[in-house]
Amino acid sequence: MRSDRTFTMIKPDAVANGHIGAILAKINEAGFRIAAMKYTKISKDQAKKFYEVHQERPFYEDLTDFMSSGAIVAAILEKENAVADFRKLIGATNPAEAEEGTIRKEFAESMSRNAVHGSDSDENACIEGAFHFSGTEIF
Ligand code: DGI
Repeated sequence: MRSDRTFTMIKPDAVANGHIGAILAKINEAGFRIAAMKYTKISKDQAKKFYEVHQERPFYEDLTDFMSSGAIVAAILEKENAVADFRKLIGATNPAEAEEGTIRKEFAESMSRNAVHGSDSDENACIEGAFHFSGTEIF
């Protein structure tokens, strides 16, 4: 994926709590263009693959159970400096440490139910985007 794109998921907690619209509004207001988007659900096996890098961590089972527990919104977002700017917009992993105005500060319930995912590098944005979207689904 190009370096002006990042990948996000609105996680099952935020979807279940009715925050899809408000989160997408914040994403638009921050200047991101939606290049691809789908309302979907991932299986436990897909969640395990997606978070493979955390497989030795104690929270891996809970994390993958949670991420496969309900519907999500997956999207590819476009903006100059997309990966870094989006990480800034979502805020710290732990919402207790997230800055005012960030998506996690406003919508996350806890460290493990933290409302949104944002890729942490151009390389991962590319891998994660390809996990959910084929070339013909990206505009
Ligand atoms: O890129 P992030 O989502 O901010 O954070 P990450 O890639 O380090 O971790 C992926 C997800 O795993 C994170 O959004 C929530 C969960 N996680 C990370 N560290 C912990 C954690 N969950 C729990 N319960 N405890 C942790 O220390």
